[in-house]
Amino acid sequence: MYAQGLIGADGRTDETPEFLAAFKARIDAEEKIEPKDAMPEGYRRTLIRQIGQHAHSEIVGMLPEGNWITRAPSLKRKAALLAKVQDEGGHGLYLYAAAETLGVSREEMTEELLDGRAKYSSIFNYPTLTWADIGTIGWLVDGAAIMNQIPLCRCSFGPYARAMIRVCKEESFHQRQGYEIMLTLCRGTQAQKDMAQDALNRWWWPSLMMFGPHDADSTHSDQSMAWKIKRFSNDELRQKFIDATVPQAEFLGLTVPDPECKWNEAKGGYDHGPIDWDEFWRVVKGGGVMNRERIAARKKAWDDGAWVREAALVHAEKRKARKAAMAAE
Ligand code: BYC
Repeated sequence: MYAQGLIGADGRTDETPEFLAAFKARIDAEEKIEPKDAMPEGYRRTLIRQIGQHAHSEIVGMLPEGNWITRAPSLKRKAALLAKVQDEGGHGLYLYAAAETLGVSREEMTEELLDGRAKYSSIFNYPTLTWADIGTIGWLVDGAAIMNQIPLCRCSFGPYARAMIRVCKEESFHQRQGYEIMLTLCRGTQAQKDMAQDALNRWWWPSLMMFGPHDADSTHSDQSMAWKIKRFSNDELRQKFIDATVPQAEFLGLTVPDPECKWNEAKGGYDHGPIDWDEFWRVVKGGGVMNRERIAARKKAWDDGAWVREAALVHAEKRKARKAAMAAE
């Protein structure tokens, strides 16, 4: 079906210069590409990779916060955290569904996650040690996610763009609940403020790494931006995030753990110190504190759910057979 990269994703259309030019013209005209449209195989594969990894991140991202549901400090906090973690599960489901429209099954995507072929966001390989980590995740991790995902609402692939609209609305609630936890801690006792500062110290750099490698080391950015899957580069989004977040830390009375973080009047943004990319790649490649535990938890959930998937399939088959029998009567 796919001969030497010359046949498009529908398996019929040759990737001739005319076809590629017509596809690019649609992208340039801001038309949405829909699942049944002819598209280059590379475009399809890029979307499956990114949407699949995004879905995995949402699902794996439930684990660090789920760890605190039973220990939330009040009923109000517990209700909000439960709702947030459930929202993340919902985001994973919309995203898996969006990827499935490109001809990949959820089983295949899950297998790729479990055997290490598919990535998920590096941020979820850090442990949640205190309640302040839950505030910091909402504030920084969901804040970074919003910065990255608002432009994805304008992604050229229709199902991904549409899924992102609702996801971003929910992430905005998550960010606010996190910031409000931080505000409460920072207006509390010295011990609470110290806990908030400690969480910021541990989560600041990993949050900056969420945006991906420097532009010079980003393998996919140029092509993804040409296809209008990505609208901004990794460094551009990281800078926007820093510029929005440093004043929020100042309002809390906290200090970001970067002595080189200073306002630069000439560029109209904050300068920042070097990011430890060795740490980033070590964590991405499986060497973070929580990588093994995260994948083990996903594997257990997948294995434990096998009987549900099998039962649902048998039930669907029975219904189909019953319907066929009734139609034949
Ligand atoms: N972690 O060429 P690049 C959430 C990989 S969940 C791990 O720049 P691209 C939330 C990258 O995949 C939010 N790997 O890639 C949930 C590539 O490797 P492969 C998650 C990373 O795709 C629960 C290689 O590095 N958000 O918000 O152009 C609770 C080279 O990178 C990372 C999304 O998934 C990373 N941080 O750009 C709370 C957003 N960064 O695939 C919150 C959608 C890079 O060639 N994704 N890599 O093996 C994107 O926008 C883009 O995929 C990225 C990377 C900006 C992340």
